[in-house]
Amino acid sequence: MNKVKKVAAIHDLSGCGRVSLNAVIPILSSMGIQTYPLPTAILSSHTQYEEFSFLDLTDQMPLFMEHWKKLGVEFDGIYSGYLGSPRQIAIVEEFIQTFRNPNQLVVVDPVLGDNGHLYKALDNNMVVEMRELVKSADVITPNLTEMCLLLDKPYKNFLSVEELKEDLLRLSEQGPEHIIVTSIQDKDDLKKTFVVAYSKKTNRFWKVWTNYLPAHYPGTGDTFTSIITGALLQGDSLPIALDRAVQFIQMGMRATFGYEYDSREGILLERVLKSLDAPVQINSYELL
Ligand code: PXL
Repeated sequence: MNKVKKVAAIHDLSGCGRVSLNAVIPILSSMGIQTYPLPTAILSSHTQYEEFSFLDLTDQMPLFMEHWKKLGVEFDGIYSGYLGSPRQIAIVEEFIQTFRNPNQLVVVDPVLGDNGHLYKALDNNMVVEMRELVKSADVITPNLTEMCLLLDKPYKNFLSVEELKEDLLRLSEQGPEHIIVTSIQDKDDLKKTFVVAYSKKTNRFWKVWTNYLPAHYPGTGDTFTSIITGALLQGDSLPIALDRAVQFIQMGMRATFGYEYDSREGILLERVLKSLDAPVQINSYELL
């Protein structure tokens, strides 16, 4: 048994901006979990800057896997995020098959797009492959755009509760135990967004509200899913994990929003990281 839980984190490392491994490692460490980074690429910054250097590490990934296999490493969690090519998705699938064990949490954040659009570096082949990868996961955390891409349905800003429930169920039929969909706007109150989730074992739907701030901070998706991963590995229930992740993002955004600041750097993570040690402040989750 691992003295400290171990998570293989399959993400890129971007120097500038708090995204991917730059968010995953500090968050999981703060939650008492060890990270084994499997870097997919090294960039000078994330791709929302106009220019950046980029070193692809696809060929290194099987070598990391071989070495860890030889060492006999056992992972309590496997967590993948932004992937750059169908080949990288295939490597992640192989990684999961190789290191899978029954008491493990496999989290796939199917990073594909936002606001109804695919990210500019990705194409439809990635969507097709991602639909396969999510079948191997226990937890998936698409935003609304990614949920529509995974289900091959046209993007809509607003969905009724019935439609959302149906979509969550369809995703869960593909395999994952927990489905979490983020970045959903409330048609009746544009100052609010919410997160919904479905848990197969309990057959329950959950919803957590968050106040909308007119700012975009790259990396909040990675921060959100890192906290979900850490919380579930600490033994939290799904709705408590949702509460912790939503509250942390809100706190991080509020700590950042008051400053004149280059938002491309992401939320001021270091200012709020210690709050991950504190118990959940307010239970705001609702049954849907
Ligand atoms: O998930 C955010 C992210 C991760 N990695 C890279 C990115 C971004 C967002 O822009 O560019 C390289």
